[in-house]
Amino acid sequence: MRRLIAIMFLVAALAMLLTACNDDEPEPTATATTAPVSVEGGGLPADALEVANARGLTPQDIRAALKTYVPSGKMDEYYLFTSGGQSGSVIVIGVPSMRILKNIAVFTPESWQGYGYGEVGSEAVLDGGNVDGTKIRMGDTHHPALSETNGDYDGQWLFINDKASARVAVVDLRDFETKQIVKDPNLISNHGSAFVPPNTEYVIQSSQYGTPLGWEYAPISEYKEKYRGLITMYKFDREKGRIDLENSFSIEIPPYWQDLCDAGKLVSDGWAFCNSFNTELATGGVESGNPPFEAGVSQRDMDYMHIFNWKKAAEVAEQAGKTEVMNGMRVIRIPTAVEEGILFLAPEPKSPHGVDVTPDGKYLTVAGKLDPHVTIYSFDKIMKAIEGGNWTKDEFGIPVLDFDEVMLTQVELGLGPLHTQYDGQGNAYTSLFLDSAIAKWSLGGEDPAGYKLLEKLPVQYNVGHIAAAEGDTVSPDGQYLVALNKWSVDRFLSVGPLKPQNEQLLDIGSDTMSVIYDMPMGIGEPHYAQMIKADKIKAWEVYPETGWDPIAQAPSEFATLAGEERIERDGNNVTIFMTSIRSHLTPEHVTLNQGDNVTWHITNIETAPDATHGFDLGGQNLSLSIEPGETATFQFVAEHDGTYAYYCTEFCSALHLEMMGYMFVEP
Ligand code: CUK
Ligand code: CUA
Repeated sequence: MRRLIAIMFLVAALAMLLTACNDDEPEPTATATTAPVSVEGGGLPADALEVANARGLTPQDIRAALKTYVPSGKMDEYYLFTSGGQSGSVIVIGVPSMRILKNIAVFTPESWQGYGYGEVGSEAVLDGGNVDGTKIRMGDTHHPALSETNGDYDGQWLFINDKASARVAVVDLRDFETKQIVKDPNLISNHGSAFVPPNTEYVIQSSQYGTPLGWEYAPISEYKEKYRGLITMYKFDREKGRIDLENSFSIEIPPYWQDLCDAGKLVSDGWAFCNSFNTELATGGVESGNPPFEAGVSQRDMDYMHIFNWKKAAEVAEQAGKTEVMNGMRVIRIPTAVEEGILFLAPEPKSPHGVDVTPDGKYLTVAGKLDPHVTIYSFDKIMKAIEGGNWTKDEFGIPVLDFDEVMLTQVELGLGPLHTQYDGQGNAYTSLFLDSAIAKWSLGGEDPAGYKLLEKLPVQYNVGHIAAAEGDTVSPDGQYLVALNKWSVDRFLSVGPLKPQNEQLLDIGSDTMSVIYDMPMGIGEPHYAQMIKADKIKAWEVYPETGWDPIAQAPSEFATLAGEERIERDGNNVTIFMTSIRSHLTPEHVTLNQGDNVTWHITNIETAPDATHGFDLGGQNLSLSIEPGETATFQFVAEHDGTYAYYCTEFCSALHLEMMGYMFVEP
């Protein structure tokens, strides 16, 4: 009975709260039953309690449900962009509902979007990431980075790395499609990527596993001499919306197995920071009686944070004789980086994973996954230590700053600290992988005593990254935090041995944290995510003009309007100009000769939002998704004679099944 009263009280209180915050919502337009609930008006359904009890819901469950439920027709407050790990994609989710809005194919073909299934534009994007001519159609996406202006997400671009083959991709947030993939010509794996400085002048990437530059062959016995890491600063051309490889450059670094990076902001803008976890230079070989990597890389109590001045490096890269061009990329070698005061190291305990700059840019949190503490560094102290010159050198000649000079304090949080986010109200949140918990702790500014563990909340289970609302900006929102849990174990209906990940939504807007939603992520392994206010994204409803090339983001030279449909033949080169509109494809008959080279353009001449037409042609490895206004192109050689049906793959209208045609290939 007491529980029932508690539930009743809570439902009533929340109902009041809901009406209070919904003042600015548009008036409901449907029937009277859609009016907002109010306690006085008695708008609460009579059976609400009955439902709660029948489903065994606790007051906390009801609160969580009310916090996350987004009614049909209402919109989420935030977009969450999570990487899909080895699915090679980026997954877009609405917060707080945690509804999946879209899977953006990036490094991996995806037939629903018509990405990489014969459409010339997207095939070219994927081919941009080929490695030595090998088509790579797998990607391991880890860290999405939203473009920033003055340290704030601007909602224009999204960058994402592929750890497996050291590539970075650019997604345009006007249409949520991948526009470019670039391959680092000197690295074969990356990890500290993608990160951007406050004005997105560059996209930052650091290596993970040391390899000889250009991944040339060198025996592992020459690890120290020949193997290296790299920081690559990919120049981003906002005007073109592309990474400009010609104006990009790299900085050579030791083969320390760099991990995560973060860019400075405000006071620390111009600098960036990357962790490392194999300063032991372990080379493995367990099968020959050597210590295995996991032990070899964990011997030292301290590893090194790489501290580099990318603004100065960009100037140095422009000067004659200061770089070496390797496979077309300018590389600042270690001695030059040291001489120019670009590169420093600072000790950090012990095999750290994340480094995260505070919103004011003044402090850095390093989480050592084999150390129960987080270590807080002061940027000001780092600058003073650099000026002071009281450093030693590592075995590659790079200055190593004195730990006590740069470290501000350490906070003991628990087991396996990995990644940290901030809420803009002076609090930090760190994921504890081994504890399966989120630690909330306070930032103390210059006062070491102000850094304190406040609260720990269990999550389910093995949490990796966490993402707070606007978490990497100079002014985070707090309010929501998503825990990207690696294991879901007992949280969902079983779907066999491969289980989904668990993205848990936490309410961090109240005094104590609480889990308010469990979202199974069954289409990829999210590593990192970023959460942006929904109103910052200005996505197009339809393409701006009929006959649009979405890769160039400009009118297509192959645009075909109604009445312009035709088939042109020049010897055995045949070009088809087709239109699609509810509910026909024009032309409906295409007659070819066996052996013809066929180029086929289709323009979706619809102007209504959501009026997408797909296209498939039996016998070809083809799938197009042609959005309203888009012109898509595919090419093939008509090798086999026969009669083929082509059709629209998207159920677009009542007469969708009639939206078809025949292709005849005459022997
Ligand atoms: S990583 Cu996966 S949990 Cu690649 Cu940033 Cu930490
Ligand atoms: Cu167009 Cu179905």
